[in-house]
Amino acid sequence: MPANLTPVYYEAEDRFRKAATNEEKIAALEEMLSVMPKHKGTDGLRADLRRKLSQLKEAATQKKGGKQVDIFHVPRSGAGQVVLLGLPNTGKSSIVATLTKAKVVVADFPFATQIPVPGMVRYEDIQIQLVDMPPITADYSAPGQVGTYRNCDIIAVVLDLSQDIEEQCLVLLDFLESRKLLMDEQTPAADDQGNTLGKKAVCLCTKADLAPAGAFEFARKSFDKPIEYLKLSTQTGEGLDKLGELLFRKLNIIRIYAKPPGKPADMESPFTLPVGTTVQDLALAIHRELAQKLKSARIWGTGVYDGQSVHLTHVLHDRDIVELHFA
Ligand SMILES: Nc1nc2c(ncn2[C@@H]2O[C@H](COP(=O)(O)OP(=O)(O)OP(=O)(O)O)[C@@H](O)[C@H]2O)c(=O)[nH]1
Ligand SMILES: [Mg+2]
Repeated sequence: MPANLTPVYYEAEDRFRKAATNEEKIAALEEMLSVMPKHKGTDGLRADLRRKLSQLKEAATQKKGGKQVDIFHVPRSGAGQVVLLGLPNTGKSSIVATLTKAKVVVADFPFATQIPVPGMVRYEDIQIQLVDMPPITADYSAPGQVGTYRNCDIIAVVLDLSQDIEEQCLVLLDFLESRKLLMDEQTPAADDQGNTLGKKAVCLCTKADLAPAGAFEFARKSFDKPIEYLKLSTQTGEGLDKLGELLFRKLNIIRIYAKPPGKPADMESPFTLPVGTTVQDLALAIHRELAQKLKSARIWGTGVYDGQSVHLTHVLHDRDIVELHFA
Protein backbone atom coordinates (compact mmCIF):
# COMPACT_ATOMS: atom_id res chain seq x y z
CA MET A 1 0.00 0.00 0.00
CA PRO A 2 1.48 3.44 -0.89
CA ALA A 3 2.30 5.71 2.03
CA ASN A 4 0.74 8.85 0.41
CA LEU A 5 2.91 11.26 2.39
CA THR A 6 2.05 14.96 2.20
CA PRO A 7 4.29 17.94 1.26
CA VAL A 8 4.19 19.03 4.94
CA TYR A 9 5.68 15.66 5.86
CA TYR A 10 8.48 16.03 3.30
CA GLU A 11 9.28 19.52 4.63
CA ALA A 12 9.61 18.12 8.15
CA GLU A 13 11.74 15.26 6.81
CA ASP A 14 14.00 17.78 5.10
CA ARG A 15 14.37 19.63 8.42
CA PHE A 16 15.22 16.33 10.12
CA ARG A 17 18.00 15.65 7.59
CA LYS A 18 19.47 19.13 8.00
CA ALA A 19 19.10 19.27 11.79
CA ALA A 20 22.32 20.09 13.60
CA THR A 21 21.24 19.19 17.14
CA ASN A 22 19.31 16.34 18.79
CA GLU A 23 16.62 18.81 19.91
CA GLU A 24 16.00 19.89 16.29
CA LYS A 25 15.92 16.24 15.20
CA ILE A 26 13.39 15.40 17.94
CA ALA A 27 11.16 18.36 16.93
CA ALA A 28 11.29 17.38 13.24
CA LEU A 29 10.56 13.71 13.98
CA GLU A 30 7.61 14.62 16.19
CA GLU A 31 6.20 16.75 13.38
CA MET A 32 6.74 13.99 10.79
CA LEU A 33 4.80 11.59 13.03
CA SER A 34 1.99 14.03 13.71
CA VAL A 35 1.34 14.90 10.04
CA MET A 36 1.77 11.38 8.69
CA PRO A 37 -1.50 9.78 7.52
CA LYS A 38 -2.46 6.79 9.68
CA HIS A 39 -3.06 3.65 7.63
CA LYS A 40 -1.47 0.25 6.96
CA GLY A 41 0.88 1.73 4.34
CA THR A 42 2.59 3.93 6.96
CA ASP A 43 2.75 1.42 9.86
CA GLY A 44 6.33 0.35 9.15
CA LEU A 45 7.60 3.88 8.67
CA ARG A 46 5.79 5.09 11.78
CA ALA A 47 7.40 2.33 13.86
CA ASP A 48 10.78 3.26 12.43
CA LEU A 49 10.38 6.93 13.27
CA ARG A 50 9.13 6.18 16.77
CA ARG A 51 12.22 4.07 17.33
CA LYS A 52 14.49 6.88 16.21
CA LEU A 53 12.58 9.35 18.36
CA SER A 54 12.83 7.07 21.36
CA GLN A 55 16.61 6.70 20.92
CA LEU A 56 17.10 10.45 20.57
CA LYS A 57 14.97 11.16 23.63
CA GLU A 58 16.86 8.57 25.60
CA ALA A 59 20.17 10.14 24.61
CA ALA A 60 18.81 13.55 25.62
CA THR A 61 17.70 12.28 29.04
CA GLN A 62 21.07 10.69 29.68
CA LYS A 63 22.90 13.91 28.91
CA LYS A 64 20.77 16.07 31.19
CA GLY A 65 22.90 17.80 33.83
CA GLY A 66 25.92 15.82 32.65
CA LYS A 67 24.65 13.00 34.84
CA GLN A 68 24.05 9.48 33.57
CA VAL A 69 20.39 8.70 34.12
CA ASP A 70 19.23 5.19 33.39
CA ILE A 71 15.60 5.59 32.36
CA PHE A 72 15.26 1.82 32.47
CA HIS A 73 16.04 1.73 36.16
CA VAL A 74 12.63 1.69 37.84
CA PRO A 75 12.88 2.05 41.63
CA ARG A 76 10.94 -0.70 43.39
CA SER A 77 7.79 0.15 45.25
CA GLY A 78 5.14 -1.87 47.06
CA ALA A 79 5.15 -5.62 47.68
CA GLY A 80 6.92 -6.58 44.44
CA GLN A 81 7.83 -5.39 40.97
CA VAL A 82 6.25 -6.96 37.89
CA VAL A 83 7.48 -5.85 34.46
CA LEU A 84 5.54 -6.36 31.22
CA LEU A 85 7.27 -7.82 28.16
CA GLY A 86 5.59 -8.03 24.78
CA LEU A 87 5.54 -7.14 21.11
CA PRO A 88 4.11 -3.80 19.89
CA ASN A 89 0.37 -3.19 20.20
CA THR A 90 -0.30 -6.31 22.28
CA GLY A 91 -2.17 -4.45 25.03
CA LYS A 92 0.52 -3.90 27.69
CA SER A 93 -0.35 -0.26 28.35
CA SER A 94 -4.06 -1.08 28.36
CA ILE A 95 -3.50 -3.44 31.32
CA VAL A 96 -1.57 -0.79 33.26
CA ALA A 97 -4.15 1.88 32.34
CA THR A 98 -7.04 -0.32 33.52
CA LEU A 99 -5.56 -1.61 36.77
CA THR A 100 -3.53 1.34 38.01
CA LYS A 101 -3.68 5.12 38.17
CA ALA A 102 -0.50 5.51 36.09
CA LYS A 103 -0.70 7.82 33.08
CA VAL A 104 0.22 5.58 30.16
CA VAL A 105 -0.31 5.93 26.42
CA VAL A 106 -2.77 3.47 24.89
CA ALA A 107 -2.83 3.72 21.11
CA ASP A 108 -3.59 1.61 18.06
CA PHE A 109 -0.14 2.11 16.58
CA PRO A 110 3.08 0.30 17.51
CA PHE A 111 5.74 1.79 19.80
CA ALA A 112 3.26 4.07 21.57
CA THR A 113 5.16 3.38 24.81
CA GLN A 114 8.76 4.55 24.79
CA ILE A 115 9.90 4.49 28.41
CA PRO A 116 8.95 2.36 31.44
CA VAL A 117 5.95 3.66 33.37
CA PRO A 118 5.22 2.14 36.79
CA GLY A 119 1.76 1.90 38.32
CA MET A 120 0.42 0.26 41.47
CA VAL A 121 -2.12 -2.60 41.34
CA ARG A 122 -4.13 -3.14 44.50
CA TYR A 123 -4.55 -6.69 45.75
CA GLU A 124 -6.66 -6.82 48.92
CA ASP A 125 -4.65 -4.66 51.36
CA ILE A 126 -1.34 -4.50 49.48
CA GLN A 127 -0.02 -2.77 46.37
CA ILE A 128 2.03 -4.52 43.68
CA GLN A 129 4.05 -2.49 41.20
CA LEU A 130 3.23 -3.14 37.54
CA VAL A 131 5.62 -1.57 35.02
CA ASP A 132 4.51 -0.73 31.48
CA MET A 133 7.37 -1.10 29.00
CA PRO A 134 8.24 -0.19 25.42
CA PRO A 135 7.70 -3.16 23.13
CA ILE A 136 10.35 -5.43 21.68
CA THR A 137 10.47 -6.79 18.13
CA ALA A 138 12.60 -9.44 16.42
CA ASP A 139 15.10 -6.75 15.44
CA TYR A 140 14.81 -4.18 18.15
CA SER A 141 14.73 -3.58 21.87
CA ALA A 142 15.79 -0.32 23.46
CA PRO A 143 19.34 -0.33 24.84
CA GLY A 144 19.13 -0.84 28.58
CA GLN A 145 15.66 -2.37 28.46
CA VAL A 146 16.94 -5.77 29.55
CA GLY A 147 18.13 -4.20 32.81
CA THR A 148 14.53 -3.61 33.90
CA TYR A 149 13.78 -7.31 33.38
CA ARG A 150 16.94 -8.40 35.21
CA ASN A 151 16.02 -6.40 38.29
CA CYS A 152 12.33 -7.17 38.61
CA ASP A 153 10.60 -9.85 40.70
CA ILE A 154 8.34 -11.19 37.96
CA ILE A 155 8.41 -10.87 34.18
CA ALA A 156 4.84 -10.72 32.86
CA VAL A 157 5.08 -11.97 29.29
CA VAL A 158 2.24 -10.62 27.16
CA LEU A 159 0.77 -12.64 24.27
CA ASP A 160 -1.88 -11.02 22.06
CA LEU A 161 -4.44 -13.78 21.44
CA SER A 162 -5.70 -12.04 18.29
CA GLN A 163 -2.29 -12.26 16.59
CA ASP A 164 0.11 -15.05 15.56
CA ILE A 165 1.01 -16.66 18.89
CA GLU A 166 3.92 -18.80 17.67
CA GLU A 167 5.61 -15.82 16.10
CA GLN A 168 5.26 -13.76 19.29
CA CYS A 169 6.70 -16.63 21.34
CA LEU A 170 9.74 -16.94 19.08
CA VAL A 171 10.56 -13.25 19.49
CA LEU A 172 9.97 -13.26 23.24
CA LEU A 173 11.98 -16.42 23.89
CA ASP A 174 14.82 -15.22 21.70
CA PHE A 175 14.94 -11.92 23.62
CA LEU A 176 14.96 -13.64 27.01
CA GLU A 177 17.21 -16.59 26.30
CA SER A 178 19.83 -14.61 24.42
CA ARG A 179 20.16 -12.50 27.55
CA LYS A 180 20.24 -15.49 29.87
CA LEU A 181 16.88 -14.66 31.35
CA LEU A 182 15.07 -17.96 31.69
CA MET A 183 11.41 -18.09 32.61
CA ASP A 184 12.08 -20.68 35.23
CA GLU A 185 12.27 -20.02 38.90
CA GLN A 186 13.69 -23.51 39.46
CA THR A 187 16.91 -22.34 37.81
CA PRO A 188 19.25 -20.69 40.34
CA ALA A 189 18.75 -16.94 40.47
CA ALA A 190 22.30 -16.22 39.32
CA ASP A 191 25.43 -17.96 38.06
CA ASP A 192 28.94 -17.70 39.65
CA GLN A 193 29.56 -14.39 37.91
CA GLY A 194 26.32 -12.94 39.28
CA ASN A 195 24.49 -13.04 35.92
CA THR A 196 20.76 -13.31 36.38
CA LEU A 197 19.39 -16.62 35.17
CA GLY A 198 16.11 -17.97 36.48
CA LYS A 199 13.29 -15.45 36.62
CA LYS A 200 9.76 -15.83 37.88
CA ALA A 201 7.34 -15.34 35.03
CA VAL A 202 3.64 -15.33 34.23
CA CYS A 203 2.00 -15.16 30.82
CA LEU A 204 -0.80 -12.65 30.26
CA CYS A 205 -2.88 -13.54 27.21
CA THR A 206 -4.53 -10.33 26.07
CA LYS A 207 -7.42 -9.32 23.79
CA ALA A 208 -9.46 -12.39 24.78
CA ASP A 209 -12.49 -10.66 23.25
CA LEU A 210 -10.84 -10.77 19.81
CA ALA A 211 -9.31 -14.24 20.16
CA PRO A 212 -10.25 -16.93 17.63
CA ALA A 213 -11.66 -20.13 19.14
CA GLY A 214 -8.98 -22.25 20.82
CA ALA A 215 -6.37 -19.45 20.86
CA PHE A 216 -5.97 -19.45 24.65
CA GLU A 217 -5.69 -23.25 24.79
CA PHE A 218 -3.01 -23.01 22.10
CA ALA A 219 -1.22 -20.15 23.90
CA ARG A 220 -1.11 -22.15 27.13
CA LYS A 221 1.26 -24.62 25.47
CA SER A 222 3.58 -21.86 24.29
CA PHE A 223 6.40 -22.01 26.76
CA ASP A 224 8.04 -25.18 27.85
CA LYS A 225 8.25 -23.80 31.41
CA PRO A 226 6.18 -24.17 34.56
CA ILE A 227 4.46 -20.79 34.25
CA GLU A 228 0.84 -19.77 34.73
CA TYR A 229 -1.29 -18.28 31.95
CA LEU A 230 -4.07 -15.76 32.47
CA LYS A 231 -6.66 -14.89 29.83
CA LEU A 232 -7.48 -11.17 29.84
CA SER A 233 -9.47 -8.55 28.03
CA THR A 234 -9.32 -4.90 28.96
CA GLN A 235 -12.31 -4.46 26.65
CA THR A 236 -14.68 -6.79 28.53
CA GLY A 237 -12.83 -6.91 31.86
CA GLU A 238 -12.36 -10.70 31.63
CA GLY A 239 -9.61 -12.01 33.90
CA LEU A 240 -8.56 -8.63 35.28
CA ASP A 241 -9.80 -9.42 38.79
CA LYS A 242 -7.53 -12.50 38.86
CA LEU A 243 -4.27 -10.71 38.14
CA GLY A 244 -3.64 -9.37 41.67
CA GLU A 245 -4.10 -12.79 43.26
CA LEU A 246 -1.86 -14.45 40.64
CA LEU A 247 0.93 -11.93 41.20
CA PHE A 248 0.61 -12.15 44.98
CA ARG A 249 0.89 -15.95 44.84
CA LYS A 250 3.86 -15.79 42.46
CA LEU A 251 5.67 -13.26 44.63
CA ASN A 252 5.54 -15.88 47.40
CA ILE A 253 5.11 -13.33 50.15
CA ILE A 254 3.14 -13.06 53.36
CA ARG A 255 1.45 -10.09 55.02
CA ILE A 256 2.24 -9.39 58.63
CA TYR A 257 0.46 -6.86 60.82
CA ALA A 258 2.54 -5.33 63.59
CA LYS A 259 0.92 -4.78 66.97
CA PRO A 260 2.52 -2.51 69.56
CA PRO A 261 2.14 -4.01 73.08
CA GLY A 262 -1.12 -2.95 74.67
CA LYS A 263 -2.43 -1.33 71.48
CA PRO A 264 -4.46 -2.56 68.51
CA ALA A 265 -2.61 -3.92 65.48
CA ASP A 266 -2.02 -1.70 62.46
CA MET A 267 -4.31 -3.48 59.98
CA GLU A 268 -3.93 -0.79 57.31
CA SER A 269 -0.39 -1.28 56.10
CA PRO A 270 1.02 -4.79 56.48
CA PHE A 271 4.68 -5.65 56.11
CA THR A 272 5.20 -7.89 53.10
CA LEU A 273 7.95 -10.46 53.60
CA PRO A 274 9.07 -13.67 51.90
CA VAL A 275 7.36 -16.96 52.76
CA GLY A 276 9.47 -18.60 55.48
CA THR A 277 10.06 -15.34 57.38
CA THR A 278 10.63 -15.87 61.12
CA VAL A 279 9.87 -13.56 64.04
CA GLN A 280 13.57 -12.60 64.10
CA ASP A 281 13.51 -11.76 60.35
CA LEU A 282 10.46 -9.57 60.91
CA ALA A 283 12.25 -7.63 63.65
CA LEU A 284 15.26 -7.16 61.34
CA ALA A 285 13.00 -5.91 58.56
CA ILE A 286 11.40 -3.39 60.91
CA HIS A 287 14.58 -2.09 62.53
CA ARG A 288 18.02 -3.68 62.16
CA GLU A 289 19.43 -2.30 65.44
CA LEU A 290 16.31 -2.74 67.49
CA ALA A 291 16.19 -6.39 66.35
CA GLN A 292 19.24 -7.11 68.56
CA LYS A 293 17.06 -6.29 71.56
CA LEU A 294 14.19 -8.54 70.58
CA LYS A 295 13.20 -10.65 73.59
CA SER A 296 9.90 -12.31 72.77
CA ALA A 297 6.84 -12.20 70.56
CA ARG A 298 3.12 -12.96 70.76
CA ILE A 299 1.08 -14.00 67.77
CA TRP A 300 -2.53 -14.05 66.63
CA GLY A 301 -2.98 -16.06 63.46
CA THR A 302 -2.25 -19.45 61.90
CA GLY A 303 -1.29 -22.49 63.96
CA VAL A 304 -1.26 -20.67 67.31
CA TYR A 305 -3.83 -19.77 69.94
CA ASP A 306 -4.60 -16.06 70.22
CA GLY A 307 -1.76 -14.14 71.79
CA GLN A 308 0.52 -17.21 72.03
CA SER A 309 4.12 -16.48 72.98
CA VAL A 310 6.46 -17.92 70.38
CA HIS A 311 10.17 -18.49 69.93
CA LEU A 312 12.13 -16.03 67.78
CA THR A 313 12.65 -18.80 65.20
CA HIS A 314 8.88 -19.27 64.79
CA VAL A 315 7.92 -19.19 61.10
CA LEU A 316 5.19 -16.66 60.35
CA HIS A 317 2.13 -17.12 58.11
CA ASP A 318 0.17 -14.82 55.84
CA ARG A 319 -2.04 -12.45 57.86
CA ASP A 320 -0.42 -13.16 61.23
CA ILE A 321 -0.59 -10.33 63.77
CA VAL A 322 2.67 -10.04 65.67
CA GLU A 323 3.47 -8.21 68.89
CA LEU A 324 7.20 -7.77 69.38
CA HIS A 325 8.70 -7.25 72.84
CA PHE A 326 12.10 -5.61 73.09
CA ALA A 327 14.43 -5.49 76.07
N1 LIG B 1 -10.41 -5.46 21.60
C1 LIG B 1 -9.40 -5.22 22.44
N2 LIG B 1 -8.51 -4.27 22.15
C2 LIG B 1 -7.50 -4.06 23.03
C3 LIG B 1 -7.36 -4.81 24.22
N3 LIG B 1 -6.26 -4.40 24.86
C4 LIG B 1 -5.74 -3.42 24.11
N4 LIG B 1 -6.49 -3.21 23.00
C5 LIG B 1 -6.22 -2.22 21.92
O1 LIG B 1 -4.99 -2.55 21.30
C6 LIG B 1 -4.29 -1.36 20.93
C7 LIG B 1 -2.90 -1.37 21.55
O2 LIG B 1 -3.03 -1.30 22.95
P1 LIG B 1 -1.83 -0.80 23.88
O3 LIG B 1 -2.25 -1.10 25.29
O4 LIG B 1 -1.43 0.59 23.56
O5 LIG B 1 -0.68 -1.80 23.41
P2 LIG B 1 0.87 -1.83 23.86
O6 LIG B 1 1.24 -3.26 23.97
O7 LIG B 1 1.08 -0.99 25.06
O8 LIG B 1 1.55 -1.17 22.59
P3 LIG B 1 3.06 -0.56 22.49
O9 LIG B 1 3.19 0.52 23.53
O10 LIG B 1 3.15 -0.03 21.12
O11 LIG B 1 3.97 -1.69 22.73
C8 LIG B 1 -5.16 -0.19 21.40
O12 LIG B 1 -5.92 0.26 20.32
C9 LIG B 1 -6.05 -0.82 22.48
O13 LIG B 1 -7.29 -0.16 22.61
C10 LIG B 1 -8.34 -5.82 24.51
O14 LIG B 1 -8.31 -6.54 25.51
N5 LIG B 1 -9.33 -5.98 23.58
MG1 LIG C 1 2.28 0.63 25.33
